[in-house]
Formats: sequence, C-alpha cells, structure tokens
Amino acid sequence: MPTPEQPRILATQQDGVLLLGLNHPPLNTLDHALRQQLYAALQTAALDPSVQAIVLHGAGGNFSAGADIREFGQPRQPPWAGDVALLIEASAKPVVAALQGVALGGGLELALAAHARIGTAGARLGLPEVKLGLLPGGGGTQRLPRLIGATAALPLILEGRDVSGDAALALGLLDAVCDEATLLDAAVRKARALGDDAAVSRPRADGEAGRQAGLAAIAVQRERLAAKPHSLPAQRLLLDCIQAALEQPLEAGLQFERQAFLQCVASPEHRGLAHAFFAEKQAGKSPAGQARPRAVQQAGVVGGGTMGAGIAVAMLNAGLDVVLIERDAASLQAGLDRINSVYQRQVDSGKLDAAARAQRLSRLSAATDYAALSAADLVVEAVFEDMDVKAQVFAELDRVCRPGAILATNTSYLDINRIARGISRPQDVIGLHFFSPANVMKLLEIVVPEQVADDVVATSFALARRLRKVPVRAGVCDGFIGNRILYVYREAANFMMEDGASPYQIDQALESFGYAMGPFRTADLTGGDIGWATRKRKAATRPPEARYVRVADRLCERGWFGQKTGRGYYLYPERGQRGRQDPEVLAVIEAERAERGIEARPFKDEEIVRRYMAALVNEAAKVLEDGIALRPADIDTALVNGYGFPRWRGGPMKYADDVGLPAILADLESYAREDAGFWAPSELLRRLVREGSTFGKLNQQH
Ligand code: 3H9
Repeated sequence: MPTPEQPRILATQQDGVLLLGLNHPPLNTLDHALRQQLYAALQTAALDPSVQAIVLHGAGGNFSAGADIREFGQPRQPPWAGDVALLIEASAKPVVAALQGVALGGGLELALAAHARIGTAGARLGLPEVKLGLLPGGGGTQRLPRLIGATAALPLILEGRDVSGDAALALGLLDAVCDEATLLDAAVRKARALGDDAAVSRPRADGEAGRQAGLAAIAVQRERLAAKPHSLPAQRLLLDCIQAALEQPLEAGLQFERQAFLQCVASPEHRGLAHAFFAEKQAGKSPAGQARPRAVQQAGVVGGGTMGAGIAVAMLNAGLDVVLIERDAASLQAGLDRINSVYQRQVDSGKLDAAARAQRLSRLSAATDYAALSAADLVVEAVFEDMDVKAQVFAELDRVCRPGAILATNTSYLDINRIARGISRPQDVIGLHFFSPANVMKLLEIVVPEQVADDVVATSFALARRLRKVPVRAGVCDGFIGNRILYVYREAANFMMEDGASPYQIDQALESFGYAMGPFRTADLTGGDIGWATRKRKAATRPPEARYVRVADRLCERGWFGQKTGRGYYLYPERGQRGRQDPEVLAVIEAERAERGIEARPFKDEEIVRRYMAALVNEAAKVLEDGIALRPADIDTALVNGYGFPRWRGGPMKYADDVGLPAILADLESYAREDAGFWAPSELLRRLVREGSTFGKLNQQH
C-alpha cells in the first residue's frame, strides 16, 4: 500500500475542473492501490457539487503503461481496471483523458472509457497485451472497435502495435493533438466544452458496411491463425472478443471479454511471455554498477560487408553519425551500395519515406583512410573473421582514434582478450556481437574482456538501448553465450540424424515444439558453408574420441550450401519457396550410416525434442557455471532474441524449470550411457537438483 506521502492519485482543481493525476512513477502502472484510489476519487467527484468536469492525466511524463504485470500471478483484487473504466464511462460529469508518454494496455483502456481524449504528437498509444499472451481486459476489445471501427482496431489489438499521437488523431482515437506544455490546459478546456452532453451514449464508428468489413477481416485472421503450427490462445480469443463487439451490446461484450481475459491469464503462454519480458529487463541492466556511459554521437564502422552495412544502418536509424571504412574504393562502394539497398527496400515496402531516408543517409560518410575515424566516439570492427586481419585493424584504430574512443569488435568467436592485449588501450576494447541482419535482429551480445573499463561496458548497454537492441552481457569464450550453446544442440540434432531420424522429421518435431524453423531448415537459410567453416576451425581442438557426424560436410563438398545454391538439406527448385525433401540427401545419410555400421532406429518426435533440449539446457548450465552468462534470464533472453527459441515458452531455462530439472538430469544421465563425454551433466545442474532449486531461483539472486 502507498504511504500517505506517496498517494497514487494527485488531485487538484482548476475552476470547477478536477484534475486527477496517476502517480506511480515511472510508468504509472495500474497496481491495486492506484485502482482503488482512482475509483474512490471518481466516486467522490461524482458527489462533489464543486466539480463540473474531470481531467485524467499521468504525473511524471507518462500517462500509464497499463496493468501491473506482476500482479497477474497473484489473487485478483477489485476494483479491476475494467471496473474503473465503467465508472469513468458512466460519469455524469465529462471525463477527458490527457495522454502523453505511454498510454498502453489498461492505461489506454481507461482513456477509451473517457468522453474525449487529447494527446501529444509523440505519445505512444496501444494495446500491447497480446505480446504478453493476454488480451485487453479492461474493455479495450469492446471500446476501441466502437470508437475507430473494427477494421482499424483489429490489427492494433492483434499485433499489439502502438501508434503515435499524430497517427491516433488520424484514426479517430484522439480528438485533438497538442504539445506537452499546453496539454493540461487543452484538456481542461475540452472538459468544460463537453458540458452536460458528455454522458450521451456514443454511436459506433462503423455502420452496417463497416460491421460486415470487420467480420470479414476477422474471418481472414482466423484462417491465418489456423494455418500456423502454433498460435496463442490470446490471438484466437481476441478475435472472438472483437466479433462480440460487433454483434453484442456493450455490457455483454464486456462480460465476454472478462472471461476471455481470465483464460489468457491462466495460460502457460502468458507465463512464458511475461517471463521473457522480465528476463529482458533484467538482462538489459548494465552490470557495470554506477559507471556513467561515455557520450557517443559519432560512430565508425570498419568493413562494409553484410554485417558492417547492417550495423551502419542500425546506427544511422538511431540518429548517430556514421563513418564507413573499407580497404579500397571498390569495397567501399560495395558497402555503400549495401546500405543503400537496405534503405531502398524499406522505401519500396512503404516502411520508410524518402525524406527520412535522405535524412539518415545525410549522416553517413565513407573513407578508405582510417584517419577519418580520428573524431569517432566508438568504432565497431566488422571485418573478416581472422585474428591476424582483426589485429591489423585494431593496430590502425589504436593509431588514429582519439583517447577515450571505444574500440569494439563484432567477432562471433575470436578471443577478445587477445585482441585487447594487442593494443595500447585494452581498457577501451569490448565485443559488440550483432546478429545478421544487424539492423533487424534484436540481440546484441556485449562481450566483456578482462581489462575492459566499467564505463565502456555502461556505454555499450546505453548504446544497445539507443539502437533498440536487446543486450546481454557475455564473457569471452569460443562462441560466447549463444553460438557456444548452439554448437552443442546442433550436434545433438546431427547425432539423431545419423542414428535414424531424418532431418525432415527433426525439423518438423522442433517446429511443432514452437521454433519457426527447425535446425536443418535454418542451416539451409544461413548457408551450409558457415557451419562448415566453424567445424573446420574446431577440428583441431576436437578430442579424437568425440563423435563427429560428417553428413553436413558431405553436402558441402557437393556444393549444396542451402537456399543460396538451390539445395542443401532441402531442394529449392524456385527461389523464395519453402524447401522440398530431397531423396539424395537421405541417400547421403544412409551411406554415412553404412560406412560407420550404424543401423537406423526409429525416433518419436517427443524423444527428438527431449534430446535437443537436454543438450541445450546442459550446455547453458555449463555456460553459467563458467561465468560466461551472469544468470539464467540472460540465456533465455539470448536464445529467444537471437536463436529462434519460442518466446511463448519464456526461454530454455524457463522451459527446463517447467519440465523439472530432475527430469532433464535423468535424461542426460540416461543418454550419457551412450556417450559419456557429450552428455556429461553439468555440475551446476546436479547441484540445483540436489538442492531442490531451479534456474528461476538463481535469477532471483541477481
Ligand atoms: C494490461 O494492461 C492488461 C489490461 O488490459 C487489463 C487489466 C484488467 N507492469 O521497460 P522499462 C517495469 S497488461 C509491471 O525499462 P522503458 C519494468 O519491468 C500490460 N512492471 O522502461 C521495469 O522495471 P525494473 C500492458 C512494468 O521506458 C520498469 O518498469 N502494458 C510494466 O524502456 C521500467 O520499464 C504493457 O505490456 C508493467 N506493465 O519502456 C507495457 N511496464 O526497473 C509493458 C514496465 O524493475 N511495458 N514495467 O526492471 C513496456 O512495454 C515498457 O516498459 C514501456 C517503457 C514501453 C512502457
């Protein structure tokens, strides 16, 4: 409960207009205390003859980020956000919502119940509940379609997308837009102007034609969801709710929505998505304590290949000035062409307008001389993955960059400690491991070498936020967090393939588990040559007794690198099409088995998933044990955002807790009877099982 010094509602009066400020910083989430106090304030206002109208606003720059997600795991306490919304809607005195900062979820639902809405142009309005496996439970599925029409409301609710104040005005979601300084005055004027007309019931935005269009749009979405291997219960239920909004009176629709919301709150998908949300928040906090980030405005990118170009675009999009460096004029032009073509595709698809592209490109410059980096605050090296090449680049950077500039490498596996030790300022060297395409993929592994300064780590986390990336701190080892774990569970898939499961069955089993693509389909997409290079690199350090499956090498030797060569594990007769099974690949696998004397055995899909997950979780536990990842939530965040792990399962560590760590350990122990080296259970996993603990409890220790 709030102390008397920290009321959740700040009430002031301005000439008969009562201003009620939501006051639960920083985001004014609608926790129980806030709902209770707001409900009471509205009841009092109804009876107070000095109050003629009410303005609802948010203190501290935000209206509200919606319900307090942490409360969903606890017993529900009235009043609900929906009850408060009903009171607002039924108020005989006009209520105007003044929106700035975020107005999301339950926050926007309160505003939807008001008699008018005024917002700032930059406000972010939306119903993002679906991203948490929920649906708007405070009347949003009923009031938004009534206000702006079902066809416009449907994508906003189904995708959980937010819109700016300007866009909301165009949709009819806001009645007016103004700047922050005048927001409250404008809302007060509006509340007075509404006078006694406020309580008059509002007509639906849709006529009969709109209603039919809405029903048709719902039918299309139902078909789309039915065709997906996995959709959230919330996605199906919210369509039912919007349909109810078109077919039933408000009161019945609200009842329907409340039941659907309760179903979503109880779903494992909600628990998984809420876990992923909080895991990201935890992972995103800089481990460098109070260290203050260095200022970054000018960035350099060395190397204009696919990765470097993507990094440059990400930085330009975030408002940074970028200098691109390449070794010669032709390579530089190729790099610039790549950047231009990324933007061209965005303009062609309508995601970006030509003026915004021009603005971003105006901050890009290019050079073949490293001296152009002399004023850079941060440089990211994205050249060929070779220690000697990288060492040369860092020697150049050491020579030309100003003192205090941050020197980052985008290597995926090289020893960053060695790179740092090779120059005169190891404290400024850090790993920024982007994922391809770097302007799209969310994950950013921030790899911290031994000598790095705290403020360099803090700057990297601040930069990630600016680039809208999801950062995870990683220690230095071959593959850091994600690629190190990936290598092991891919091996488990290879073993199963050699032992009798086809790559197609393995993909299908893991796609049913929730991956958008199974491991072999993914290998075809990324290019078989990439994995081939990794395997060649690791060959020297692979223990001679370790099992090694040669199928992938056999395909690469034939030039079958996947989609880009028209065949890999699958056949791709036409570009962009989903691959077809290839009998010749099955013959290659059969030949390998014959050579090794392996008799194929049948696999059930369930066993495929269990082995894959046991390998993944076991290596993840070793990554924790070695201090490469700080906490299980960081691994969940990395695997969900960079490796396609189904988000609605929360992440592999959450999955392991859900299945039960003793069950995972028992699987490992039984598989270890076949191959004691590969399946050796991690010490951490054994300890957690002994202590009856979980990865979730480990998270709480941080
Ligand atoms: C809902 O409304 C259901 C209703 O329909 C029905 C009701 C019946 N709850 O992200 P940040 C925490 S469902 C609890 O770093 P930003 C966050 O964990 C809700 N906590 O700030 C962090 O805590 P900590 C629908 C929340 O400026 C701190 O606040 N709403 C919530 O980068 C700062 O967060 C949503 O889904 C919450 N709702 O981004 C919005 N929101 O410091 C979810 C945040 O301890 N929130 N926290 O780590 C967001 O998307 C972003 O937080 C937001 C601000 C964009 C708002």
